[in-house]
Amino acid sequence: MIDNKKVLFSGMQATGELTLGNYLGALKNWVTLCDEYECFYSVVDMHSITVRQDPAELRKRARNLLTLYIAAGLDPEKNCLYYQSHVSAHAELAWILNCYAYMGELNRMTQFKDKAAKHTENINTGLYTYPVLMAADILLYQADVVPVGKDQMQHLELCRDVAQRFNGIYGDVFTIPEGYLGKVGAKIMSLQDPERKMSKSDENANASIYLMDDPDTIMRKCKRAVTDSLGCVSYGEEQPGIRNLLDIYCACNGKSTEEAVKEFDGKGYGEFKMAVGESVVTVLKPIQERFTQLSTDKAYIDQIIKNNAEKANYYAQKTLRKVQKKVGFPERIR
Ligand code: ATP
Ligand code: LTN
Repeated sequence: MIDNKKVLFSGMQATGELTLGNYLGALKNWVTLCDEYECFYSVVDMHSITVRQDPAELRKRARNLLTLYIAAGLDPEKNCLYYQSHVSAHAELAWILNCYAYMGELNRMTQFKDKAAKHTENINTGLYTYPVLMAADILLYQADVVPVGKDQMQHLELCRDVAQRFNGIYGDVFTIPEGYLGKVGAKIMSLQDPERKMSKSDENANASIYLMDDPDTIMRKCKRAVTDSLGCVSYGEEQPGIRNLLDIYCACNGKSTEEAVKEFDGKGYGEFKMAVGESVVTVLKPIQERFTQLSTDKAYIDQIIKNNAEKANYYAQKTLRKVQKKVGFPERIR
């Protein structure tokens, strides 16, 4: 608890351009949570280097991501928005937790298997222990809740297991975090293959809508979205493409699935896709405008980066000191 509020932690990698899936599945929900929780949202640049990055590009993307957090509506006075690499306690706690996580556990992680298959030339140990660093992120702030998409639930489970194991040995050191799945937009699928999730690392640019896509591009991608030959707008298992577009439409304008299905009753896919595209444009336009405006204000963003790193460091150090003491590291002489 911080100031009588439960603590919330989440993060995003600065790899690739953010997609509509990242926004509807994560960012949009984050914005609504700051009144209820003390929130920490990290740009997890240390996780990013588990896959080879171009240094200048990574730096630029990390800054853009932090700026996008603000543009999407996260108030930097109320939410702690910071770079993971500015708080060295993440690495220090990750090392300690590495000694409490089992290889058998890490061997089961499906994200590792997927990424190892994708990057056969660079299956590094950081990729393997990625979930342990993620556990450190969460546990450092004694987070009660962690909003993540379904794809991250396995990592969160591991975090809970490691924390419980540690607490079992040393007493109540860590708060055991709970996952928090948003109601709508939990899984936005690819526009080109609705059986796969929309992902920022998809090679097919038509598969994802990017947060910075201009209105024409958004409309074009929606028009080209893969559907089916049934010709009716309904929310059924056999129509994954239409179902995904309905999810997007509803997540953008707050309508219920039933309302949306009724609205397009008897209408063609062409008209429906136009409406989906327009609802996306309406949601993204103010975010894009704010992003452009914020990007010109270097001093303002720098100030946020500095202040929030200090705040994050303060809380992270508190937990780290406690853990170091528990495992038997000698006290510092002041
Ligand atoms: P990558 O393709 O590089 O693995 P990604 O697009 O899957 O990236 P992440 O950085 O892994 O995105 O995820 C950031 C956040 O966005 C996470 O909370 C994740 O659950 C959520 N998220 C990612 N893709 C989707 C999606 N298609 N639908 C809903 N939420 C998503
Ligand atoms: N692995 C997550 C990003 C991430 C994260 C975290 C999410 C790193 N650390 C801590 C929640 C809590 C991802 O790829 N989406």
